[in-house]
Amino acid sequence: MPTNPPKPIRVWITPPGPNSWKVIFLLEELKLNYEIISFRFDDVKKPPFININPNGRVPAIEDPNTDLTLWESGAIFQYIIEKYDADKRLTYDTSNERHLCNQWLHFQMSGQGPYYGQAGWFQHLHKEKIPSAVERYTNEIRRVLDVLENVLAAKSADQQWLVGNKMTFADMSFVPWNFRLSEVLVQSWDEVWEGKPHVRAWHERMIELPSWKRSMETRARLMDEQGLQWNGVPKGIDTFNEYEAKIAAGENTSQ
Ligand SMILES: N[C@@H](CCC(=O)N[C@@H](CS)C(=O)NCC(=O)O)C(=O)O
Repeated sequence: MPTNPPKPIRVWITPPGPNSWKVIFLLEELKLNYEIISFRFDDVKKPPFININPNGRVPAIEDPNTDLTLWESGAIFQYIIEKYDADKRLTYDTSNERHLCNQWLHFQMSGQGPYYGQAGWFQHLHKEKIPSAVERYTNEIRRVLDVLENVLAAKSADQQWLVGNKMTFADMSFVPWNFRLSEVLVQSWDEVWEGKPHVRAWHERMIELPSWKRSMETRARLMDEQGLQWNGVPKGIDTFNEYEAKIAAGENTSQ
């Protein structure tokens, strides 16, 4: 059993983006005591949140049990695992395996998140269409997926996890951004996963977990509360193209 904190860990999030859901997924998987403070994306660089995270990006947590305020989802992952995964369900006892999990988490933070984020930005949200920027970042996504595919394919059929033979926090950290690939690449899921059967199976195993499903149910509710559709487009705007046209025209479409 995880060590459950007596007082709920407070998690600051804005519902649309993927990074916050990484932390919620982990808290759900460990069944820890937590509460969400959901606010509008427009307010990330304003008080009160800027007083929690001077970098003005979600997620951030406040743990009243230890008096710790922490931001950067990778640092939050390492903290929760160290502090609350007492029986090492999502990590290992052994030093080498722990470092390997950290290696993959760092790769996710530096190689997956920022590149997927930029691809999505230039694909959908940037005011001008710059095909060479879209190409650069979508090529990088393909490269990251190839790295994962080659590593998972080299493992035996019953050990297709990044480290050892079980799911760890390292595997989980990749889910929220991979979950958005169809939108980011503007492709069907079959197109997204073409030539990447091992990554597909690995990803699909994790999105079937009740903890991920509960996280996405919460996301749907919080998006709805803010008048947003599933893909982040405000209600009342029918298509992503219409939304992009409004952004290009400089209209206020803030989330
Ligand atoms: N490296 C950070 C990235 C966090 C991040 O970029 N979060 C997005 C939402 S998914 C954000 O808050 N963006 C605010 C902004 O771009 O001003 C982490 O993993 O926590």
